[in-house]
Amino acid sequence: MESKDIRKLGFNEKIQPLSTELMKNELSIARVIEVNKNSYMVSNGIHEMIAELTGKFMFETKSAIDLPTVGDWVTIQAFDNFTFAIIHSILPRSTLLKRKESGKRIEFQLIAANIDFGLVMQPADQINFNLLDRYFVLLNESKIEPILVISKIDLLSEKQIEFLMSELSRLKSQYITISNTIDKGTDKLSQKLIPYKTYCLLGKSGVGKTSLLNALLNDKAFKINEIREKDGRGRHTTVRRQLICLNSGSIFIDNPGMRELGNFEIEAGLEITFNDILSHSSKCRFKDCSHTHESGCAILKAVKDGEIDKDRYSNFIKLKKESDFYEMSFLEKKKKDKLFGKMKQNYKKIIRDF
Ligand SMILES: Nc1nc2c(ncn2[C@@H]2O[C@H](COP(=O)(O)OP(=O)(O)OP(=O)(O)O)[C@@H](O)[C@H]2O)c(=O)[nH]1
Ligand SMILES: [Mg+2]
Ligand SMILES: [Zn+2]
Repeated sequence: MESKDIRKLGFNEKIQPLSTELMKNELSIARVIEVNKNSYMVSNGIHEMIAELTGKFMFETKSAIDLPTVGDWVTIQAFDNFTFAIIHSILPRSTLLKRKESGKRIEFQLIAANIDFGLVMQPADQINFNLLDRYFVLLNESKIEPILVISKIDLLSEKQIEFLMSELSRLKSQYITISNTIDKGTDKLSQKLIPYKTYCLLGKSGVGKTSLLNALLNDKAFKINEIREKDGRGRHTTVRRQLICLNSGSIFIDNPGMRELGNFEIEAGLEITFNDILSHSSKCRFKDCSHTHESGCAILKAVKDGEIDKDRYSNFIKLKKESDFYEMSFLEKKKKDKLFGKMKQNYKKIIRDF
C-alpha cells in the first residue's frame, strides 16, 4: 500500500507509524468510511472494501464504544483483490464524538471518530441558541473545534439578516453564513477548509448538511429531498454516516440529522463554551457558588449589570445543572430527582426576578 494514498484520507505518522510489524502480519491500515447494519465500508485511499470484524473482535466487544465508527482508523487484512477486508483492531482515537442514547441505560451512540472540526449547522430562520450551546459544549468537551454555519440565509430579508447578526454577536464565537440555493457563502467556507483535516457535519435534519456537501463537491453526488411544498423547508434524507474526500483535500463526514443530543459529560466543555461567563466566577464570594441565588455572586451581578446576556446565562445554568446531574451516581440521582425539579423552579424564579 502506498502511504501517499492513505494520506489522502487524513492519515499521518502521528496516528501510527506505518510499521513493519503490521506488514509482517499482512495487516494494513484503512479508514472506516461507512457503517452499515452488519458490515462496514473501509478505504485505504485506493480501494473501498466491504469489511467485517474478526470473531475475536466481536467476542471481546463489551460496549458500543469498542466498535468501529465512521472516521476510525483500523488495521485490516484485505482479501479477494481488495474487495473484502477483515477488521482486526481500532487504532487509538484522537477524538470521539458520541451521544447518550435516549432512554434510561447509560449507553453511548458513536457519531464519528478522529474529527478535527465540527461544522454545526443551524437554519437562519430558526436558530436555536440552546441547541447551539449544546453542540458547542459537546464539541469542546471532545476537543473538536466547532465552526458555526448558519444556513438558508436566502430565507431572510436584509433587515432580518441585520437583526440576526446582532443576535449572533452574543455567541462569542465565529460563524459563517451560507445559502445552498443561491450559492452564497460556500466559497468563503471552502477557502477556510484545511486539506487532510476531517470535518463533521452536525445539525438537525433538514438544515442543509448534505446540500452543503454537494455544493462543496460541486456535484449532486448525494441525494437530498425535494423542497416540501407548503413551507419550502424540505425533508430529511441522509440515512447513514459517510466519509467523503473533497477535491481540495479536506475530508467530510455527513450525518443524518439527530433528533436530540442527549445528556453528556460536559464539565470541561462548559468551561470553554462559557468562558465569558465563568471568567467572572473568580470574584464570587463563595468558592462553591452555584451562581443561581448566592449573595456576592459575581456572575449574577454581571447579568444584572447587563454585562452578561440573560439568555446566554439561562443556557449556561441549564447545561450546568444537566452536567452536575449527569455526573451523579444513579442512586444519588433518584434521591435528587425531586430536588432537581425544585432547583429548576428556583432558577426560573430568579430569571423572572431580573
Ligand atoms: N431555502 C434553502 N433551502 C435549502 C438550503 N440548503 C438546503 N435546502 C433545502 O433543505 C432541504 C434539506 O436539505 P438537506 O441537505 O437534505 O438537509 P440535511 O441537513 O442533509 O438533512 P438530513 O440528511 O435529514 O440530516 C432540501 O429540500 C434542500 O433543498 C438553503 O441554503 N436554502
Ligand atoms: Mg443529509
Ligand atoms: Zn457565583
